[in-house]
Amino acid sequence: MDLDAIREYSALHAKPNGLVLQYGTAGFRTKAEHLDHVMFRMGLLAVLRSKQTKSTIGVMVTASHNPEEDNGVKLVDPLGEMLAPSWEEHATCLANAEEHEMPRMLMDISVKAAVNLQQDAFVVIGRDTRPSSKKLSQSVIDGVTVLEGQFHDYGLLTTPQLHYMVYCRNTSGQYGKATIEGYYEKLSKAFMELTKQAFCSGDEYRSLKVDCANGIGALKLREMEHYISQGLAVQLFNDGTKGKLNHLCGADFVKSHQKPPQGMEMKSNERCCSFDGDADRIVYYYLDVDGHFHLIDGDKIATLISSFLKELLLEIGESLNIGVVQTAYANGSSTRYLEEVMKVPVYCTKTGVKHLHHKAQEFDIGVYFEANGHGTVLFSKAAETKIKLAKELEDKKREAAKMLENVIDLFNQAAGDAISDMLVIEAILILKGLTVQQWDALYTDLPNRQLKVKIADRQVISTTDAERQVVTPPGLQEAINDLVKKYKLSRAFVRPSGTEDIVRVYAEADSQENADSLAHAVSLAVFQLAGGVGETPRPGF
Ligand code: NG1
Ligand code: ZN
Repeated sequence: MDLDAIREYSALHAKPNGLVLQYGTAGFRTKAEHLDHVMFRMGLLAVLRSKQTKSTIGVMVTASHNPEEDNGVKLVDPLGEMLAPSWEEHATCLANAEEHEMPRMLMDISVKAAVNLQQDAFVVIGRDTRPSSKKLSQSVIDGVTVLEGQFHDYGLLTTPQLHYMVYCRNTSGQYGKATIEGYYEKLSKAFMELTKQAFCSGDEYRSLKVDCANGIGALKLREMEHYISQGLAVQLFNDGTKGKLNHLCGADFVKSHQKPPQGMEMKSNERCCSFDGDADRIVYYYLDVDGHFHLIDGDKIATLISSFLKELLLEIGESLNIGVVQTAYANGSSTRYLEEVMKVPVYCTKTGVKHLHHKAQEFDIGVYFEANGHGTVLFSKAAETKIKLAKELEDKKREAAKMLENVIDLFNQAAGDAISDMLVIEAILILKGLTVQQWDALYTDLPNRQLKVKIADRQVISTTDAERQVVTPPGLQEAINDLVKKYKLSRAFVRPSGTEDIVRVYAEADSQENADSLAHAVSLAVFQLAGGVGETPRPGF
C-alpha cells in the first residue's frame, strides 16, 4: 500500500471535520454534497473487499427513492448480495476516520480482515441519474485506482443491474453475460418463452403504464422495450425528460401517499405500476370505475407469485418447500391470506432486504417482498435440480417444469429488481387470464397509516421480535399496547429508520379513520416518551 499516494489523493476528497455517517440499511445515504470523501473511501474499501474475497465487488452510487439532492453508496458482495455485516462496520469506521487517521484505519482493516494485499482486485461501478452521481462515481474510481485495483465503470445502471453484473462475473458467466445486452437478453427470452403458452393475451394484457420516478428505470426500460415488444408494450411516464427524480412520483410516493403519481394519465381499470428512483422497487395500482384508487403493494405481489409457484409445484409433483418472508410492515390481511387460505408458511424479519434475503435462503423456494415493493424469489440449488429433472417427466409435468425454469431465469436472483418483478407479474397475469381487479380482489388490505416522528436521538428506541416490540425507552411499548386496545383489528409498532434521521410509526385498524387516529396517538407517545423535537405531531398527515 502506497500510503503517501493515499494521503495525497485523499486530501483531494477531504472529509469535513466532525461529520459522522453510518453504513445503514442501504449503505451511506445523505445530502450529496457531504459524500465525496465517503465515495473515495468506499473505492478503497471495495478494493480491500475484492482482494479478501478474491472476487469482483460492486459499488453502486444511488439514493434510491430519496430526494434528488441526496445521494448514497453501497457495496455489493460477490454473489450480488449486500455487504457482509463485519464489513459494514469497517465501512463506517473508514468513512468516519478523520483525514489524518484514514490511512492507518485502512491498514487496520486489512489486518483485521486478513486481506492479502498482493492479491489482484476488480471493482465494477454503476450509478443512477442524479445530477451528483457522475462526479461521485468518479471519486469511487479515484479510490479504486490509488490502491491499484482494476475496475469497469458501467455508467448508468439500475441498482439490480449492477447486482446482476457482479453475480455474472463471479460465476464465470454461467448465470448470464455481464453486459447490459446480456441482462436484456436473459430476461426477455425467459419472458417470451413463459408467455408464449398463454391462450388469452388480448389487448388487455398487451399494454402497461409505467411511472419511472424520473429515474434510471426510464432509460433502461426504453433500451429494453424492443426486446419484449411482442409480448408487452410499456408506456413510460415520468421518464426524466421534465420532472424531478422521485418528486410526487415513484413507488415510494405512491405507496406512502396511497395515491397516483403526478404526470400519469390513468383511465379506469388500466393496469399501472411505479418504479422507484433506482428501479429496485415496484408497486401496481389502478383506478376503479368510480375513480377510487387501488394500491397493489409488495404483499399482494408476493401473494400472486407464491400462489402461481405453488400451482406449478403441484403440477410437477415435487415436494419442494416454499416460504414467504415479510416484515412488520406487511399488511395483516396479506399474512392471514397467505397462512390461512393459501396454507403457505410466513416469516417476519427485520426491515431491510438483507434480512429478508437471508431468511428466504432457508427454503427450497423463498419468496420475499417488503410491502413497499422491494423483493424477489430465491430458488435453492436443490430446487433448480429437481425442476430440471422434472423436464424428463410426462408432458404435463414437463410443461410446468419448463415454466418454472423460465421463472427462475426471469427473477434477478441477485437482488429485488423492478424490471424482473414486472415481467414475472405480467407473465402470470397473462397466463392466468387475471385482470388487475381480480388480482386486487384476492384479499382486502386493512386500512393503514405510516408516519414519521422526529426525536433528538433515534437510537434511544431499541426493538425486538422483528421490530414489532419496543424494548427502550421504558413505558413506550406499554403505551402502544394501551392505544392499540382501543381499536378493532388493530396493530401498531415503531422503529428507528435505518435510512433517515426519524422514527417510523405504523398502524392499521378496521377503518382509515381509526388507522390514522391510532398512528397519530402512537406518534404522540413516541414524541413524549422518546425525546421528540420540533413541533408536536398533529392529527392529519
Ligand atoms: P428504513 O428507512 O430503515 O425504514 C427504508 C424502507 C426499507 C428499505 C430501506 C432501503 C420502509 C418502511 N422502509 O428503510 O423497507 O427499503 O429503506 O431502501 O419502507
Ligand atoms: Zn430503490
